[in-house]
Amino acid sequence: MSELVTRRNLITTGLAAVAGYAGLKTAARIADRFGLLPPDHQGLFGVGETLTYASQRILMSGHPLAREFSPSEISKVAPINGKPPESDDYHRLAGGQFSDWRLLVDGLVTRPRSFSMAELKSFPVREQITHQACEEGWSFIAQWTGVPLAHVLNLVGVGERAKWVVYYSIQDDWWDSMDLPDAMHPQTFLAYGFNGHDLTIERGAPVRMRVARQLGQKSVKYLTRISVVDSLKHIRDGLGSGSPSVGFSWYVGI
Ligand SMILES: Nc1nc2c(c(=O)[nH]1)N[C@H]1C(S)=C(S)[C@@H](COP(=O)(O)O)O[C@H]1N2
Ligand SMILES: [Mo]
Repeated sequence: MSELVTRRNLITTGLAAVAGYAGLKTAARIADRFGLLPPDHQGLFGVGETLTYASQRILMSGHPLAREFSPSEISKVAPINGKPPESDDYHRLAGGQFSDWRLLVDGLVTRPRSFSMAELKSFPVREQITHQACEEGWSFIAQWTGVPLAHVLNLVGVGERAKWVVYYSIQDDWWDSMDLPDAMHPQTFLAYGFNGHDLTIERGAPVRMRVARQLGQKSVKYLTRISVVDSLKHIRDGLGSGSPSVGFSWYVGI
């Protein structure tokens, strides 16, 4: 057994053991020491979130790829979750085929700037056929086209203190964040294509986040801004996502 595996076992069984015997608070403290506290840990009551995030980060520390499928496995039916934005701004952008849409990338980056649709499409094009599951109990396999988020982050230059990447939708209540390992992961995309065509309005046009290793809720539609930060504490309610306030976890790895 390699040293790494032994250490992983030690930490995971350690976390589980103290959770069971010596009190949940201690588990949270250990997770904190290893930098494994999710933003929605919320002290004692969020210990479930902490254990899930911490254990996954340890077990998946090689950051493996989510499974990819072949074209014949693409689902015939791909449900939609959520309604398109109702704002005049969005209707205006859509009416102009999104030629006026911009994606702002700011925060702890060397060269903050915004990107047009044409610029994003000029970057190396990647495709992935992956599984997207909704916490509501349905899922589908589809092909996504886009540019890896890592490509855009490397262009703007991520600062040394950077820890999280926050992303916002044109729909105000939809925002989320992920840690740098997920943000730099090769399957984390700024997606503008779905099953061979541009994203439709219902699917999140013009660009959505696509996070292959987490539940669908993390794949925020109608992106408008991406911000690199060192702390999530002072962003909106401090929980790192719109999801915890409506009862869902910040980390929803699969
Ligand atoms: N802006 C925005 N993003 C969103 C949602 C939404 O309602 N608005 N729904 C989320 C949820 S819960 C899921 S499961 C997926 C659904 O993506 P789909 O409609 O392409 O299946 O988008 C996520 N991103
Ligand atoms: Mo979902």
